[in-house]
Amino acid sequence: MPDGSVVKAVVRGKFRLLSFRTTSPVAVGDIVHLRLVDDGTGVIERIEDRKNYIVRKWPHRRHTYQILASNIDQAILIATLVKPKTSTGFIDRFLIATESQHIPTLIFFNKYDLYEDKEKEMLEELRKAYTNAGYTVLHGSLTDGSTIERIREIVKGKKTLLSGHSGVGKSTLINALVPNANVKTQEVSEYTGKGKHTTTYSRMYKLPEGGYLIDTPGIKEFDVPGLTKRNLRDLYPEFRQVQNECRYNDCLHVNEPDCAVREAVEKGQIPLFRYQNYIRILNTLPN
Ligand SMILES: Nc1nc2c(ncn2[C@@H]2O[C@H](COP(=O)(O)OP(=O)(O)OP(=O)(O)O)[C@@H](O)[C@H]2O)c(=O)[nH]1
Ligand SMILES: [Mg+2]
Ligand SMILES: [Zn+2]
Repeated sequence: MPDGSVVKAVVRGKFRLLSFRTTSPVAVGDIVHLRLVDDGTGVIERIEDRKNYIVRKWPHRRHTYQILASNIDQAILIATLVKPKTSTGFIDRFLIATESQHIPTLIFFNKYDLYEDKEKEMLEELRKAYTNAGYTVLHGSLTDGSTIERIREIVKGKKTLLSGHSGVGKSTLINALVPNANVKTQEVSEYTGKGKHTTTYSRMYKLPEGGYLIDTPGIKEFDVPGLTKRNLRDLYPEFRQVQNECRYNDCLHVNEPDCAVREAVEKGQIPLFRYQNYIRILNTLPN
């Protein structure tokens, strides 16, 4: 409820909101019309159109998606370079998902206290690449108060989606910013270096300063319904800056002659890893 109280509710009626099948008609972040019943529970009678949403493929049923959150003002992707290591392939897939929904995204590299020289070097390379593409990049440790204070300012008054692999610190951040949230957190396995999927469903928390944080389960891979070979290129901000210079205006930047994107990669203006991840994703998509 707007005052922060919680009402148990059921969904009644038919909802046709999206062009693909979803696990549930309502999602965390939805604005709903609720009728209160005498026993104190509620009935959801209408769901307002979503301004945006983030989904994942539902692993238990084909052609079905789970909406992780909707109506988001911004997303924070928590990445770590150790315990666990977040790959750029994962980061880029997430950025494609938020870009396709026009959600401003910040990448926060956490667990800086554990980085050695090698990771610090890599951090600088990644910072350069993602800053150039137009994303905000931040680093720090959630074990450190000054990092928490910086993020508190960033999330104030907004509805922020927190995402990232299992074990990167999403729930730790919620616990730091939301009094009495008491979200369960768990150490990353010493054996595999991976998180244990402590959070298994999305949940929204109200911030004392105004705004909300949405904790989501640690995801292996994001998915963008409707993504094709043709529209992937438009989800790379640094490609958009140069691709109107390609000889063909539908250039996919693979092996077409006079491709401005490939030229920019050769000149080092677009990072090679961003381009390689693009090709990898392109190869998995339908035409
Ligand atoms: N060294 C160090 N450990 C951290 C930092 N931030 C979080 N951790 C630890 O990382 C572990 C995993 O954190 P969680 O908050 O449970 O991770 P999560 O992203 O919610 O994971 P899932 O719920 O499984 O998706 C916990 O043991 C935290 O204490 C940090 O900046 N430095
Ligand atoms: Mg968690
Ligand atoms: Zn091209």
